[in-house]
Amino acid sequence: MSASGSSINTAHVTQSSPAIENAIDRSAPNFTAAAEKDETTYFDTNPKPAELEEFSRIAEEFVNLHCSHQRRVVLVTSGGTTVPLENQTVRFIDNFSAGTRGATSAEYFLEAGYAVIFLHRQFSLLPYSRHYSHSTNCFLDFLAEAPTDGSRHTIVAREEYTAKMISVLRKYKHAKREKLLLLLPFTTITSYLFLLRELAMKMRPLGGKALFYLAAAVSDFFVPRERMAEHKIQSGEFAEKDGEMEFINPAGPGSGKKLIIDLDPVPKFLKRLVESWAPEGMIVSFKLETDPKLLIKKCTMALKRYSHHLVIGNLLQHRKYEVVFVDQESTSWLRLPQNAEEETNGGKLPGKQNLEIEALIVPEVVRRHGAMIWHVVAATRSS
Ligand code: 9Z3
Repeated sequence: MSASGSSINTAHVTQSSPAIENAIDRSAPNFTAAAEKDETTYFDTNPKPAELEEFSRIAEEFVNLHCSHQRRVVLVTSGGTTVPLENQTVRFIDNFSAGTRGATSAEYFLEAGYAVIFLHRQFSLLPYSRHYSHSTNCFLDFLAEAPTDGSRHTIVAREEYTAKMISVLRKYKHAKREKLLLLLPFTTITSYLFLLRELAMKMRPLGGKALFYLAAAVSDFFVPRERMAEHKIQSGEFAEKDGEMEFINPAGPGSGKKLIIDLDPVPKFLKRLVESWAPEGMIVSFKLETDPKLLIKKCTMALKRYSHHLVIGNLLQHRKYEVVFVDQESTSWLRLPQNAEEETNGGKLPGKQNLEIEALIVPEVVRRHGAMIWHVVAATRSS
């Protein structure tokens, strides 16, 4: 959406689609899947988020409500996890993701009749509000003062945006009224993992009707609790002199000072999700790469290692108009129509027809989920 007619001059710049030559090389080492003892160690030694119990209770209510309506429920994870460097966090390492994939997909799942638990990075894009919240235009550009009798002031949506806004507003209100959308935020990798495990367990009563759509960009490395600095890491050293703290060794060019960060691999809990946390649900993970030669190989490796149902592979540079579905039987590409890349300027701009690849991804995932449910029902009947 563009409101350039009235916007303050804002260059159409996006940092989420770097040039290929600047893209991160993610040819990371291949980690093994986490076993039960890794789960115990991780969750016993890292602090649980303060909101865990509250979110757990809200999720339980949500699942019970939709179980009683025999509705399918999808857990969509979205946005990037952070790795704090300090306990009282000033600095952290972030994972790339605006939350577009997750927020857009959530809308299509709602359209397909699912209830959605949206586990997202705080302040990343949200279903429905995404159309207006992080736009290159200020939300005020969508508004105008309406003529009044002079005694009252009224604000309305500008006419050219009204049709789309009404459609988004109605869908949003419907989801709210019917309690179809539950928004739960995370920030750090540790809270994400605690919440993922908790929500998966709360979704167990749904059996095969539970779907896990893991689009969040999850950190591969983290600072374990026992090695994390309590306070802000200082750039130099302090010593006490005459009762005062004095800066004695400032960092600077030529000082030889370096900040060396020692990170441990994050246990790969997908295997635990498949085998223990959600054994009956359908599990779909995303694989992000930047090197086209690695993409399908890495998807196949993930599928083999974690034995889940589907890996959706995407390249950072092309993620807005092509993805690849890799399952045990086949590899198939989903692509927006040929001219979509030009229309969206490689995904940087909204296309003329607002083409969104999630409009292709989600119905295909829903179809596969339906087939899986059907197979389970058929197998139960024949046994
Ligand atoms: C993805 O690959 C998502 O599609 C994106 C979406 C993060 C690229 P945006 O939010 O981007 O639309 O800006 N998510 C999965 C990334 C990930 O961390 N996957 C892990 C991996 O690649 C496996 S769970 O190792």
